[in-house]
This record gives sequence, C-alpha cells and structure tokens, in this order.
Amino acid sequence: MTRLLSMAILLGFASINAHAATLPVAATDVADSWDSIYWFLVWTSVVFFVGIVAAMIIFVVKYRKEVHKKSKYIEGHTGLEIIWTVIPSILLFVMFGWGWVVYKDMIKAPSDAMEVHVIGKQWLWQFMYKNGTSSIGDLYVPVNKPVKLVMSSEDVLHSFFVPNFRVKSDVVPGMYTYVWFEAKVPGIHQIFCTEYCGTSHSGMLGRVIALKDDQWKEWLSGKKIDIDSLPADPSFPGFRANALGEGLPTAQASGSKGGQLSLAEKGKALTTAKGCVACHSSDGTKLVGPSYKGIFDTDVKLADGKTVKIDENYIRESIENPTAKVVEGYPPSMPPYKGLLTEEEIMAITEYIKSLK
Ligand code: HEC
Ligand SMILES: [Cu+2]
Repeated sequence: MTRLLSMAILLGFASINAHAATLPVAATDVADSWDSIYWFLVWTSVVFFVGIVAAMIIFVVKYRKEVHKKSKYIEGHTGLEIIWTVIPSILLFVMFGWGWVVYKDMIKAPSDAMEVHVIGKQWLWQFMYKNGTSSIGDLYVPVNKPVKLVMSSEDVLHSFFVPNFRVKSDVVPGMYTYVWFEAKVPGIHQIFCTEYCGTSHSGMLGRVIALKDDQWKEWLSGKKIDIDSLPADPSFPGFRANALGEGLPTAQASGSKGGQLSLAEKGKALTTAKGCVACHSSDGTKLVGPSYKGIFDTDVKLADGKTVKIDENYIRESIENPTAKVVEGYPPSMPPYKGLLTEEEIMAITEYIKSLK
C-alpha cells in the first residue's frame, strides 16, 4: 500500500517537473508574476491532493470492516468545522486577490506606452506603426519600453497570444481590444492565434522581434534587420513567422523610401477623400458636426444626457454607426460609413483624430 502511495506521489512530482521544463521563457515582468501565481496554485493543489489521498488511504486501512464493524456516529465538531471553513476561505481570497492585482497590471497600459495597430485577418497578422510603416507576420518592438497594441479584425474572431509575454486578447471584428507588454528579453518571441478562425488557423503565426532601442530605430527608419541571424525562440524552436507567409510582402520598413505618410497623415488625407471635412474641422471650428480638435480622451455629452469617454471604440462607432451615440447640440445627420471604410482606413482616421491635440 505504501509502495502504491509513494509511486503515485512520485508520478505527481514527475509530471510537475515535466511541466516546469515546458513553461515558456518569461520575457516580461507580468510573465514572472503569472508564473508565481501558477506555481502557487500547483503547489497548493499538490499539498491538498497528497493530504486528502493520504488521509483517505489511512482511513480505509485503519477503519476497515474486520476491525470496526460499525462506525461511531459523530454529532459535530466546531473546531474542525471552523478550520475547514477558514483555511480554504483564506486560500481562495489569496488566489483571488493576487490574481486580481496581476490582472490589473496586465490590463492597464502605462500612459507613455508606444502604440502599434494590429489587424488580424484570415490568416495573418498585420502591424501598423505610427510613422506609417507596416509589417506582416513580424511585430518589431524595442525592448524595455511599454508597447500597447490596438487590435481589430477584418473578418472573424482571432486571438493574439504571445506565450513568452503571458498576454493574450481576443481580436474582434467591429471593435478594438488592447494588449500591452514590455519585453525584457531581446530576440524572437512566438505569436499564436489562439481562437479557431478557419482552415489555416494553426498557420496564423507571427513573431515579436524585440530589438535593442538603437537597432529598433534603425529598423523603423527603413534598415533591413537580418532576423534569421537572431536566435530562434527557445520556447518554440519549431515555429516560424507565418506558415502562409512565404510570398507575402514581408515585414520590412519602408521609411527610408521618402514621402511615406505617417498613419495620422494617411488619416488626414482620408478625411478629405471621404468627405468628412465638409462637416468636421480640425481646428476647433464648429461646422455641421463637432471639430476633431482635442476631443480624444475627453468626455463628451450625448443628446440622451449620458456622458461617454472618447476612445478608439467610440470613434469607430461614431464613424460606422453615428446615430448610436449622438453628440449633444448636433443633429443626427451624419451618414453611416459602415462597410465604406476598411479596417486600415478607420485606424488611420482614428490616429489622425488622436493626433489633433
Ligand atoms: C453630413 C455631415 C457629416 C459628414 C459627411 C461626416 N460627419 Fe461625422 N458627424 C456629423 C455630425 C452632425 C456629428 C454629431 C452628431 C453625431 O454624433 O452623430 C458627427 C459626429 C462625428 C464624430 C463624433 C465626434 C464627437 O465629438 O463625439 C466622429 C468621430 C465623426 N463624426 C467622424 C466622421 C468621419 C471620420 C467622417 C468621414 C468618414 C464623418 N464624420 C463624416 C456630421 C458629419
Ligand atoms: Cu486567427
């Protein structure tokens, strides 16, 4: 019997060790925090598992039928009841509180975070940087700088996941979701799509290329970086950028070509091309509609008396479905642009409005 028990325990430890070997590199501070919680949960479970199974086996042997024909009837035991209520409650509160604190860290991007726009589509990741550069499959970021991703999908539900960073978020058509991280390990980090999104879902791979600051700036200004010379992601050595990526216009900056418009400049051009300028000014002047100037990140009063914060999702909704939230003092006369602008165009216009401080 003891042999069986020790074998079970050994097996338990063996599987835990095997798991430790497969936890991906922790390349952000949040990853370290999640790992601590993870190990706390694992070891709490091990202690309870071993304790409960051991007690069970001991009782089965000690109180077997040959020794105790009839069990004693126990009325209740206040001390025991308090113990088995208080200890698990404390443990649950610790798990909840600790998880909550780390979750808040993971969700709330620092205000100085560098923004990159992400579009998920069947079956690749497209990244758009403020200066107008874009890349497919590979996301270039500087190390030791907070980076905030503003993400949307052009078709179906996707989910953006970087295991080494321990951050993940669904990427949803028709709205923006966010993820932020601060990479502290330079090199390649695998990106997965973790929401089944069709035939080639498993090929919807990508890589975060975390570069030292000066190298990152070089890349942004158009210099080619030899990614293949960087060491492969040690956590996912078998994976590549994008199984379908060959033949795609890959991921290099074009900043040096000159004449490249920044994302905000593209947005500005679009507001002319799409006729927005007929009703909206960029200098604070009231036309048919409110001016774009300085509206981002402020509160706006609506015709129905409610107040909402102007963020990316509000701007998107105002463009695609203007009557959903009508600004106080203005007629609901803006035509809906749903389906008339691509995901990229909406992002560029949003960047333009954000840039008008
Ligand atoms: C025919 C005039 C007209 C055109 C064209 C127009 N809008 Fe509007 N827009 C308005 C009016 C009026 C409002 C205020 C009422 C409302 O919220 O619907 C508004 C509201 C907005 C808001 C919310 C502003 C705030 O302060 O809360 C945004 C953002 C916006 N429009 C963007 C655009 C963009 C981008 C385009 C072009 C693709 C565009 N609009 C084209 C008339 C127009
Ligand atoms: Cu996907």
